Amino acid sequence: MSDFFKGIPALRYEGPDSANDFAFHHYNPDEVVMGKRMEDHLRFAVAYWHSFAYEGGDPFGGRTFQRPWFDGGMAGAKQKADVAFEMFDLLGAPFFCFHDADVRPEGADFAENTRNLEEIVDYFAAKMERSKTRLLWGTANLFTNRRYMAGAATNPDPDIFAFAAATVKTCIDATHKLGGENYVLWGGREGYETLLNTDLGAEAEHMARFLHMVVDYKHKIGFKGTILIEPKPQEPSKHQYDYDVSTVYGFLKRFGLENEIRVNIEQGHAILAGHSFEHEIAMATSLGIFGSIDMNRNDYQSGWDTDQFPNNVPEVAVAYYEILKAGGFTTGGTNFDARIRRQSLDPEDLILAHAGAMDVCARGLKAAAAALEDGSLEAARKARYAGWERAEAQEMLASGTLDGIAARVLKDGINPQPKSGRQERLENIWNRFV
Ligand code: XUL
Ligand code: CO
Repeated sequence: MSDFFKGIPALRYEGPDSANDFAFHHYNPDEVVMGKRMEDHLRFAVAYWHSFAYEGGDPFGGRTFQRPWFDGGMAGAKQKADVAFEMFDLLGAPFFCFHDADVRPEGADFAENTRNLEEIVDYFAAKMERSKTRLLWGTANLFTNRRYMAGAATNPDPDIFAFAAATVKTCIDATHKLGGENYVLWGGREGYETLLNTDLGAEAEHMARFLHMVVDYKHKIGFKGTILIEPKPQEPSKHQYDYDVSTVYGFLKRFGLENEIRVNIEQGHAILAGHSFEHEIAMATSLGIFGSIDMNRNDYQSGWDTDQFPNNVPEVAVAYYEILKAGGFTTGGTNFDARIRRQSLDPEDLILAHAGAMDVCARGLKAAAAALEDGSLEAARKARYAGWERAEAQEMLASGTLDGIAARVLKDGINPQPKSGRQERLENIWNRFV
């Protein structure tokens, strides 16, 4: 044991009346919700980058955190892993997620990066034998190093494409070795800054080839996890190609990848795209490409992707409603792609941020389950579309033609009257549960 979290107890469920800060008040892993344990519904993951690699910087100032592992090379990376697994244990976190750059020291070249990653993966593997925490997903950081400033798969320089492809190979290997359930690709710099120097058509073709190689390699090594793309419209690129769920689906369809790749949807990214989180989730479930979620929230005044921990129950409840309605997670889960504020210097801030967020999500899940089990909302939705069950409506869908329909409208004197969408009534029903 390191002494980083000294004096902080393992968190247990104590119920809503407990005043103990170091306890769960709503997240009760063993409580059964809609026939499944809460832990198995929510599948929480800790994000390595925010909790252990983020230094507390913002655009106006650098590091505020003083972590003993910073600048510590390989020894520091191992100390960081010790602390990470201690935190997973204290929280009872079932999963974690990482980028290569979060966990290993940066090497001078590809060979050194790979050696460093492999050494840490072995270190993780030994720890995971003694821990209940599993890997939700691994990924490659193809955006921080200056070599990626003009993109990775979409870089105009084929050597950078090659470096990125080689790096992704090592990260899929790492994820596979650690039993990861998914592999994520977030194209942070797969986009452009100006059309004056950009060949949009070529970049799309290159990105598609890259993704096909990822899928081929997955099958070649027998990795059974799901490949996920994480949509985001901008930040850091001015225009990012994976704008939102619909855009990603169109891209996958165009290049024949729609049965191989799903999406990891992030709350803050959905908002940046001008959508709501639940819209993106519902779009993905309706397209059959829903995979996993990155749970966080932005600062609604600044409009930036601030990656704060969720603290708004109604907001997460609607998201879980869409997830439960579609049957819940399979390989996916709830990854806290969220970081503590730069003034939150103490180790306990890390623990309490996660504890609070886990409670918020548990409340959201329970509210969503209650609304779904009550059934009023789904009954109202079904009733709204009931006309489509009629034989002539089905026939119109199957074999209708404009002129045939026009003849029927005339013959039967069809003269429909609009019906209320009953939105206020439905909102009132929803608010009984949240
Ligand atoms: C950035 C972001 C990433 C991805 C993984 O906005 O969300 O952390 O989740 O690369
Ligand atoms: Co994310």
